[in-house]
Order: sequence, then C-alpha cells, then structure tokens
Amino acid sequence: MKIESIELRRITLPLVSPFTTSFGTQTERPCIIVSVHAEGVTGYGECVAMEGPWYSYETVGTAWHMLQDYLIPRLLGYDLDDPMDVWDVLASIRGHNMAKAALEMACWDLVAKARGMSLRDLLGGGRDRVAVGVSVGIQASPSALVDTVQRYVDDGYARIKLKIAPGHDEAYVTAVRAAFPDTLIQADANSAYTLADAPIFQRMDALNLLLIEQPLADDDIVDHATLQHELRTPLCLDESIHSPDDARHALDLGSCRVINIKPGRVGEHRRSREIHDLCRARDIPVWCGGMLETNIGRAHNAALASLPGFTLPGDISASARYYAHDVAGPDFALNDDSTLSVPTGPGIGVEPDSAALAAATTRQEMVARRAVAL
Ligand code: OSB
Ligand code: MG
Repeated sequence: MKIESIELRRITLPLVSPFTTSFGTQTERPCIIVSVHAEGVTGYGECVAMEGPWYSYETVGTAWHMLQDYLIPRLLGYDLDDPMDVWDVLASIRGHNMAKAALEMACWDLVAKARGMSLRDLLGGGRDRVAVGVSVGIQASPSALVDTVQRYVDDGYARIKLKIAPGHDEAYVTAVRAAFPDTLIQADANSAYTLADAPIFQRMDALNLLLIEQPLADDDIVDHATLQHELRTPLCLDESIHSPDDARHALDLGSCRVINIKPGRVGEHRRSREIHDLCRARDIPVWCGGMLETNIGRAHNAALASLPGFTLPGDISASARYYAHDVAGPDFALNDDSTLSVPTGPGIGVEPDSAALAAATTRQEMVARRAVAL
C-alpha cells in the first residue's frame, strides 16, 4: 500500500486527577496523534513523548520536528506491505524512538485494517483479556496515599503501583502495605535514587513488593546490577531499556529480573515483540508499561500485552482513570477480574471521535508527498 499522506496533530487532554512522579506534577497530557493514510485506509499511532525532557530526552517538540522533517519524508510514497519493515526504513535516523514508534505503530494499525484483522491477531497475541493495574502518583501524606489506593482497590484494581521519590518512599509504601496486606504492590522511582540509597531498598525488601521499577539512573544498567544483587525484591527496568540489545545486556549483567516494555520507549511494536521473545526464552516476566496514553495508545498497548510472555499486570488502566472525554472510543472499562478486554475489531479496534479530536487539537499539519532534498 502506497503511503499517500501523514497527518500530525498535537493535542492536549486534561487528566481526571493530577499525576505526581519524581519528575513533577502533570495535570494534562499533551501528545501527538499520527494518522497514516494509504489507499482509503487510515492507521493511527500516538507519540508518548512528554511535554519536557523528564522521562526521556524526547519531548512533544522534538518528536514533532523529527516526524515532520526526517521521519515522515522517508515514509511518504513508501510501498508498505509488512509493518516489520518500517524500522529499517527509518533506521538511518538515530534515536528518537518515541517519534519513530508513533509512525510504526500507525503502520501496524493500517496493515491490520487493510487485511481485515485485529492488531492483536496481526501481532500474534492470543488473549482476549489482559491483566492490568493502576499507577498511583505521589500523594501529600501516607494516609492520603492509602485513601487514594483504597479508591482504586474499590474500583477493582488488583495490582497497585506506587510512585516513589526521596522523602516519599518507605513510610508511604509501608502504610499501603499495612492497609492492603494481600494486594500486589510495586514501586516506581523513575530514576530518583543512587546506589548510596541502597539501605532504603534493603529495608523495603521486607514489604513483599512484586518489584521495584527503575530506582537508579535512566541510562544505567551497572549500578542496577549491584543493587539487584543486594535485594530479594526483583528490580524491573523501564527507562534504561531502549532496544532488544539493551534488554539482553541488562539480563546478562543481572541488572533486573523483570522488564517493563513500552513500545514508545523501545521504538515500535516489532522491537517490543523481540524483547518479549528474548525474555520469554529466559523465563523473565515482562509487562506493558503506560505513558498516560489516550485510547489510541491504550489500544496499541492492550494488543501488545496479549502476547503470552506478558505475565504481569500492565499499566493499562481503564480510560476513566485518565480522561473524562477521550479522543477515541469506545472507552476501555475494567472487568471484574482486573483485566481489560483486548479490542477485536479491525486494527487497533478504537476509532477517533472527530469532534473530541478537533476540540483537543492545538496544532495540525498534513504532510503529503512533495519533492524534498534529503
Ligand atoms: O514510569 O511508568 C512510568 C507515566 C509517565 C511517564 C512514566 C511513567 C508513567 C506511568 C503511568 O507510570 C502509567 C500509566 O499510563 O498508567
Ligand atoms: Mg516507570
């Protein structure tokens, strides 16, 4: 299918409640929605870069620049047959995985729709439902955190992730563990600590956490190996893993015992699946992370998480946990067993709501084929 035009939209959606992590507090989610058009079919992708370079060096602004000036020109006019090929078309550009992933993922949706199949089936996933949890931001006090967690437990979430940062860690996680002795609880530090903080994590070993996510630097796998050797609790890497090679190196070094796969961070569905396959062969559990996606990104994540190696609950919560009015639908609802149902319609199985999308759009650009010197 010849790719004829690609549209970029910068949108901003207000979050239903502020989300505080070790980077700061977010009250809204700016992101880029990418639509790839070919032969009357449209595929959608979402770029998960944040407003600023906090989680990653990529931002909404750098992703827009990369997409418009470097990535889209390489895909326009391309004869797309298999989305497995898209990474190679974009490979001459270094880094910028989140910008690349938005395009590659839109191509998966496009090809799945053209073949009349769901993205889940095209990716080779099997499950109808994927186990999910909820990521809870830092709260003002341990008791406020316990109250917030109680609301999510009442909603039906069977796995709770607590964001932690220095000064908002042990006492908070201890309070939640005391209030919920049997709930699956994990913590995510988003790189806020150094090896000098090892004693904090050694004390948290007593809290029977499912895992501790990315305690140390965003580009580290060496200190994480040292810390992992001192802990019983599995470490899980998020920020440090950008590629299948990164995953292999981290596993070889013993830097973690679990990996969080986010297609945006690793560049696409293909590489996500490669990391999944590598971990599965080594009996390493993986789970699908989240970046406060709209239903477009959430549908991509749910399809990916239906692969068999995603044995831990993902950060793919119900739509209502994030936004009152999403830009695409139908919304995802939490099932009684703390799962989301994986869409089975063509492609990602959710459709943009044109009025909601128009209302959320702050910048729009249609890039059609043109003669450019590259
Ligand atoms: O580290 O997993 C993270 C959101 C933005 C940036 C980084 C992270 C997160 C989350 C949100 O934890 C998970 C979700 O989308 O529910
Ligand atoms: Mg994380």
